[in-house]
Amino acid sequence: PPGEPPLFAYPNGIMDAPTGSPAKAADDLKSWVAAVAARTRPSHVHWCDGSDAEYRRLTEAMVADGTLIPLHERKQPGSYLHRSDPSDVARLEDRTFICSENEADAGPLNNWKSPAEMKAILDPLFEGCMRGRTMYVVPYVMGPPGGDAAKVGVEITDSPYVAANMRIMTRMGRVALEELARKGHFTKGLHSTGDLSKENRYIAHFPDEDLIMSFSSNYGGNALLGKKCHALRLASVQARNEGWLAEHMLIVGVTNPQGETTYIAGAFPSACGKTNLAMLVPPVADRAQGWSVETVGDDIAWLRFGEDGRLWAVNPEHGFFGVAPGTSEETNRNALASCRANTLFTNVALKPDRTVWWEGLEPAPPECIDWLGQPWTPDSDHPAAHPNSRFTAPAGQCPSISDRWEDPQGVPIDAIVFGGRRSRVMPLAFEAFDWEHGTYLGATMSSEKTAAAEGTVGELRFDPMAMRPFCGYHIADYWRHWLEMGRKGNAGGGDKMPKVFHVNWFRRGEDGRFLWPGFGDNMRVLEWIVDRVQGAGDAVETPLGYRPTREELHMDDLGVSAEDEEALFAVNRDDWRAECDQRDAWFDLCGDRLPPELRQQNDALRERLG
Ligand code: GTP
Ligand code: SPV
Ligand code: MN
Repeated sequence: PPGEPPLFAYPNGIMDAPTGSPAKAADDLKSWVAAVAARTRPSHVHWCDGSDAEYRRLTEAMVADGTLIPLHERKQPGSYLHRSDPSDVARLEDRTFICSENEADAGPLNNWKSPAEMKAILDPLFEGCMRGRTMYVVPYVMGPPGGDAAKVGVEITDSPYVAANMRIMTRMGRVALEELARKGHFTKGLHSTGDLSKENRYIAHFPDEDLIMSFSSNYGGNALLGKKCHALRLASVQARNEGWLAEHMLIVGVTNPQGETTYIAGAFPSACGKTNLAMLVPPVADRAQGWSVETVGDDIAWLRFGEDGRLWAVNPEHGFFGVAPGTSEETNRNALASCRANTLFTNVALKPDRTVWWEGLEPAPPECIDWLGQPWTPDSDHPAAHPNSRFTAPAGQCPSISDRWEDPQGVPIDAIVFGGRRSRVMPLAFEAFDWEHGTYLGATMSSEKTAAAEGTVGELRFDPMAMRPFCGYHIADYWRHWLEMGRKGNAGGGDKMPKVFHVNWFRRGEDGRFLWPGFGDNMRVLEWIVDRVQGAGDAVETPLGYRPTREELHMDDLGVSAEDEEALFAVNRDDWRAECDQRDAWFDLCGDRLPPELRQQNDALRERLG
């Protein structure tokens, strides 16, 4: 309209970049951006090119308006602290929706509204919501550019904090438009900070349109749309349709003393140890023997069959959005090194020397400023860092990052590990009998809730394949897809499938302490897994699966007493019969849609328990 600034001058010329761009994709993008701007009425439109200069301008502007606090120039170069709105600190599952045409397709675990109903709520909220703000157009690629796995998305957001985080978490800017020219399709993500009120908070997914709309939250999983919204919820739907898997998994490479590297993917629920396992530092003795660990990814894996029929995995991300509390030199020195520079911290504490602190990093400082911006001392009645405070750091800065982490082919996966957070009942480690049994283990995973999502911390709930909050379609169809992936005669399938394991680092003794030392010592379990994959490694059959022997885990070296070992591996038959009953009730949620194999697996377990 007359008098308004020209929105579509493409001031940084970025749309000239994709030479050879299929005209249609470029036109789709321009007309979508124009339509969004016409509706949301920003005062400027900025097309992100992903350059260093652009990132510098973004962060400088946020420092100027108080959104970011610059950290110590030498101790934490290029790094900033952000304090979120106090009510916007975690994913909000209650306000996350899968808006498929049919309610049945969203399944029993997702909130559902019809696309029309959801848009009737969201359209008025987006109307004029960017007035006085800059609208950032953020093109990004998930997955190494140039590979079959790579997917393009474009997030439109009025939050410079979101744009800056996306620059770390994804391959963002020109590179994405170039990829768009190859792929000719992009996922649309529309995000606005809105008013940050919870009443207006919605994270809505429209699988039939490949569209995400997110309003009134700037928190990671709610607002960095490439991550959980695109790379898991929408990608899981595409993966089902196209015959691959989009999973909430870390990817780690373990090299044995013979120099052979085995790649393992691991699904653990939010804040249950993926980052730690992906960056594990082996104990000195294991390193001396020649064992080493390399990191490919810490949160999301896309797995597809290679020409050899095996499953190959890429990490679609380009950064880590890691949990800060509990991260220290002792527990995860690679994560600390990853976030030493060029990092955005959210909701951690600030020390007087303008470095960051959180519970578990080092002894508490005598005074600091807590995540709410208030003075804090060790006598304060609440933690200085929010329990779900996070760092956003470039993955390439991780000392253990694999040489192959950006390989467009990915890495071949030989083992999949499932693990929940269970204080009771669930033993330390066991191996599935086969793929179908492994799928059953994933489908019946349960875990105590953490601070990564709003709700009651510690409450036990089923979290199948660690995907409960992230599966974009009916969970029974998802399980069916897993079973089908393993069928012989498939593109892969049969004995080419990875071996499946279940672990639990979190079992506690009567006295409440963890029975297993965890962290670097999880290497003992990884070594056993590698040995099993290689056809060696001792195991004992139990009703649950094959468990490692005491010798395999070097329990003596670890100082785990025979008594604790027994408690770690105990299978209490009454507890397990109750567990089977709960699993039956869990499967009942799916009615007729449940693949019968899973019910049969539960019956078979009950029989083995006697
Ligand atoms: P998201 O990023 O939320 O998906 O989570 P994540 O799975 O990457 O979580 P992360 O590795 O950051 O786990 C965080 C929590 O798990 C912290 O409280 C850690 O201290 C704890 N943790 C990780 N590994 C272990 C372990 O082996 N033993 C114990 N006891 N705690 C662990
Ligand atoms: C999780 O909650 O599983 C995370 C953080 O990895 S978020 O990106 O917010 O989902
Ligand atoms: Mn996660």
